Amino acid sequence: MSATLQALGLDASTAEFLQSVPEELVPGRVARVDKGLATVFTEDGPVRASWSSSLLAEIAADPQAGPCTGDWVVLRFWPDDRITLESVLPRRTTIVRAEVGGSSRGQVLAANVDVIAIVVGLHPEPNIGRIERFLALAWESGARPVVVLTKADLVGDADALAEDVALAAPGADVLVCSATTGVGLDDVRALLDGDATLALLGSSGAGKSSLVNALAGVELLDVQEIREDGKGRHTSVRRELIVLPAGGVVIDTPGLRGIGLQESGEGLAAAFPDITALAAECKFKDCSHVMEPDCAVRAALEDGSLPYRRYESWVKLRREAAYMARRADVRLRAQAKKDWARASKSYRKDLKPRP
Ligand SMILES: Nc1nc2c(ncn2[C@@H]2O[C@H](COP(=O)(O)OP(=O)(O)O)[C@@H](O)[C@H]2O)c(=O)[nH]1
Ligand SMILES: [Mg+2]
Ligand SMILES: [Zn+2]
Repeated sequence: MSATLQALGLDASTAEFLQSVPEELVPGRVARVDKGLATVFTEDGPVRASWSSSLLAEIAADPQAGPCTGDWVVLRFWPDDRITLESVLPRRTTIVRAEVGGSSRGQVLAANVDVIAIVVGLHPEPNIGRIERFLALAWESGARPVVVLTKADLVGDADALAEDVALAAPGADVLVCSATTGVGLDDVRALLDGDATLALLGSSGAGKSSLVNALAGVELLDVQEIREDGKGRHTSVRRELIVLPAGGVVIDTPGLRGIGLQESGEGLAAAFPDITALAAECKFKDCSHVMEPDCAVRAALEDGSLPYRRYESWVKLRREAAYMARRADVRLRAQAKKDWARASKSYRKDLKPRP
C-alpha cells in the first residue's frame, strides 16, 4: 500500500520534528517488526529495513529504543539497495508490557497511539476485572482509553451490561456495537476522526478482527473460526498496522492480547479515581486499607458505596504493580552499580601515569 504521511496518522509534533531531518532521509511509520527487520510504510509504499549501527548502539544502551509498531522513523536508502532504519522519532504515547520472566524492563508493544479501544464481547458476559486491568494499562500509556463492547446482537440487555461496565470505567467512554449487524459502528468509526491511530486491546476471540473488517468494509483480517472438531481455534499471520480506506489507522498486534501491568501505578490511579480519592481521606497516609482505624476505603465498602468486587480487583492490581516496582528497583540498583564500576574503572585509567 502507499499513502500520504497524513493518512498514516502523522501528527503535528512529528511533522514538525521531520522538518529538521536531513533531506536524504525518508520518513515512514513502522507497521511491524519481525525477524530483526521492520516493515515500514512510506509515501512510496512499504519497505523492509534493517537497523543502522547508531540505532544498534542506542538499543544496546536501552532496549526500549528499538523500533516497534506505530513508531515514526527515518530511513536511509543506500546505493547498494540496502535500507537502514536510522532513528526512531520521539514517541507521543507508548503501550508497554511488563516482561514476563526475563528482564524487568517493559517491552514497548505499540507507539504513537491516540485512542486505545478495549474490545470486549458482550457474550459470554464480560469479565469486569479484566476490563479494569486493561484500563489501568491503557491509562498508563498516555493514550485515551475507550471500552468497546461488541457482539451486541447476541444479548438482549446490551445497555444494562454497558452500564455495569461504565461503573468500572470512570473517565472512559463505553460504546456498544456489533460487527455483524453494524449497530453502533459509527461511534467506533468516530474514534478515528482526524486520521487518529486506534489500538485494539482485548482477549483472543473478543471480536477485534471482525471489528476492523467491519470498519474497513472489506475483509482485511482473518476472523477466528471455531474448528469443527472443537479443538481450539485457527489463526493465521496477522497484519499489525492497518490504514483504513476511509481514514485512520488501526493497530491490532498479537502482543496486545494478554498483557501484564507496567510498574508506575499511575495508570492504576487513573483507572480507579474513586478509590484513589477515598484513600486520600484515610487517617493514615500509608493506610493499607485492611485493618487501620478511620479507613475511608473500608468505610465505603461497609456502606456499600464501593462495590467489594471493585475493591478486590484494585487490591490485586496494586499488588502486581508493587511487585513490578520492586523488580524495577532491583534492576535500577544493579545498573547503578554497573555504571559506577565502569566510571571508577575509567577514572583509575585516567590516573595512570602516561608514558
Ligand atoms: N454474533 C457476533 N459474532 C461476532 C461479532 N464479532 C465477532 N464475532 C465472532 O467472534 C469470533 C471471534 O472474532 P474475532 O474477530 O476473530 O476476534 P479476535 O480474536 O478478537 O480478533 C468469531 O467467530 C466472530 O465471527 C459480532 O459483533 N457478533
Ligand atoms: Mg483477531
Ligand atoms: Zn485506608
